[in-house]
Amino acid sequence: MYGWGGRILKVDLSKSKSIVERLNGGDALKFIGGRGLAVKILWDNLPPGVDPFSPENILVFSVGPLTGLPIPSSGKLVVATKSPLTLGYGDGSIGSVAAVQLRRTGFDAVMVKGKAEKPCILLVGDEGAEILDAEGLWGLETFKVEEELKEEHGKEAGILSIGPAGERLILYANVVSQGGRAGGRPGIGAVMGSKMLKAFVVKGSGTPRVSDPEALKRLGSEAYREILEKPNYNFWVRQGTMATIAWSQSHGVLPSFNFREGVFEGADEIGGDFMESIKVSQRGCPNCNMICGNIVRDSEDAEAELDYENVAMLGSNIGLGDLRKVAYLNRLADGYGLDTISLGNAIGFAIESSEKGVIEEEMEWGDFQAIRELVNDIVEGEGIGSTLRLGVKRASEVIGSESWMWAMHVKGLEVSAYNCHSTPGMALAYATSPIGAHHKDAWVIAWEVTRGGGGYGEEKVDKVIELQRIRGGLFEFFTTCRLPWVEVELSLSWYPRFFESATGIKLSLEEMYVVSDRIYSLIRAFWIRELAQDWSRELDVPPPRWFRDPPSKGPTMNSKLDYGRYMEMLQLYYRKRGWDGEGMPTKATMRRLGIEYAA
Ligand code: PTT
Ligand code: SF4
Repeated sequence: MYGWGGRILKVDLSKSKSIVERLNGGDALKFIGGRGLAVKILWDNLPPGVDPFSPENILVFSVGPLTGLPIPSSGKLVVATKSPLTLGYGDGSIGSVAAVQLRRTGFDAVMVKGKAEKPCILLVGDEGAEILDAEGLWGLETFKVEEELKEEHGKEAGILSIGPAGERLILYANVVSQGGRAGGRPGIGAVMGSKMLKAFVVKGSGTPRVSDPEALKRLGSEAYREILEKPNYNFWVRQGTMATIAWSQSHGVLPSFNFREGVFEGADEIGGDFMESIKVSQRGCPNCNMICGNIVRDSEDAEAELDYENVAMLGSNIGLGDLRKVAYLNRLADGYGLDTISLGNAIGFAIESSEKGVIEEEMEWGDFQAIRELVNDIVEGEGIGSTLRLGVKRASEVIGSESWMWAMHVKGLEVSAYNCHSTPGMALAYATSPIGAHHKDAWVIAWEVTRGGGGYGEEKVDKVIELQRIRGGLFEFFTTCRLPWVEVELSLSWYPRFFESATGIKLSLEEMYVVSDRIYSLIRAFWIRELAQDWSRELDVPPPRWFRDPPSKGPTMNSKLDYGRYMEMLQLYYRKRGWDGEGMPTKATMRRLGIEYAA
């Protein structure tokens, strides 16, 4: 089979054993790779209802048929598991040499279950896995872990590691690579920690077998060239995602003061133009010619990498208008292996709770020293930090009072950096995202604000589904970066051509979207299976603040969502997906998608 390695590596850390299995050809065609393969593996192998921190939970590292090939931005890899933060499906997509190396081993996915007796690393090569001692690495920050592992396994090794946050099972601990690529927001780093798995190290020596290598090479270089000629290319390389700060501010959707406001007085001081004035270099993922990781020197004169989400959540959302200090917090989070988005939410939630007098600790917006200590307290589990490390949903349950009103999450995953008082489409995208409130699957807000925000119509529901099919489907199952398409408008029509030259299989975009729908419905079935009687359509509703608590200034002043109209829009979304009134895929839908076993 061209295009796939055709093998899955199954590792049991409890038994210190691994076996190699053939990839089921039917699964490859139906789920393609990356996220698709990950959810199929979890569905088939995970006993329903397991505790995410039990040895039975499964971690999946997977790539797709386009990963690591000589085509634009193909160095991405999916990490997936049952999330300890949401108790549902959780995944993330990381740009890393590990993606390219995994592809070279000929494994399409590595599935890890069990729990090692002591800290270990998993070393994956062409023949299988070795489980190596990592006691000397336990307790170290991710930067140091990667440095030491590179010394031991060579500069070319792909490495994903966890920091102290993952070891201590902080529910939003993530996985870090290359000192500033991070993924697995819903606590995937904590699941690694629960298995005593400090790092995943991978080195392959093969070349992915593709159907038409010449065509692939030609298409790849044409597409790379097209990217260089795009009008937005130079600006993108200068600012990357950081340009979004000014954009969000101008539309009143920049999360500020725990999503209470949509504009921030200090936006210029944390924006892309200012960032350019202090930028020292840039970094990125493999195989990419539009690298976007902005490196600046932080308030302690160390190098830190900045992206929009990090800066909005650790800047405006906590009232901090000093980019070097924001960069310092970002570096702290990368070293600890803590998701910056959830961290910015947890800090904002704590400051607002302090302001409202529902916790004893005294904290103020933008108080850098206090915030820095708070981050350390979260990692150490001290004081209010021991509650905040549970994520804002559970923290609000512990703190009580009316704090659920300002706990910004969907299904337990904290909201990423778009305030949605005035954008029902983006609110729907957050609410129906397959992992909780993340913008990965449908960043509909850019399209929505150019049409005046506001409405709840069918066109918006269609757009959310279309974006979910492309962003949450196609880019996640091919497992390549979506930003060439999103940011410089590389045409989607390249992807069926890449896929055909890689696999020899002709699939139209429409046929690919059926694969996306299959993956979406299986992820949905996974949530329903795991949450069982706790499942309800209320889980597809965005945070109460957007319905009740309008911003007091800026372009979105006085706007809020309408609950009744939102619920009508949600029902329309369900009908279009072939799900029932509670958001469960119907039997007919599952049959149509060829996954009736999950009905
Ligand atoms: C992603 C989420 C994001 S999304 C950001 S910034 W973004 C935050 N980055 C963090 C970080 O950094 N350090 C940290 N300790 N925590 C962080 N948490 C946050 O994690 C990422 C880029 C970006 S930058 C985006 S939008 C795109 N995401 C893609 C995706 O999801 N899929 C895909 N096929 N292509 C994508 N391209 C872009 O990749 P999660 P990365 Mg990350 C320092 O994965 O779990 O979705 O979390 O992947 O390699 O860092 O690249 O404005
Ligand atoms: Fe990585 Fe940015 Fe390139 Fe995407 S555009 S592959 S996130 S460097």
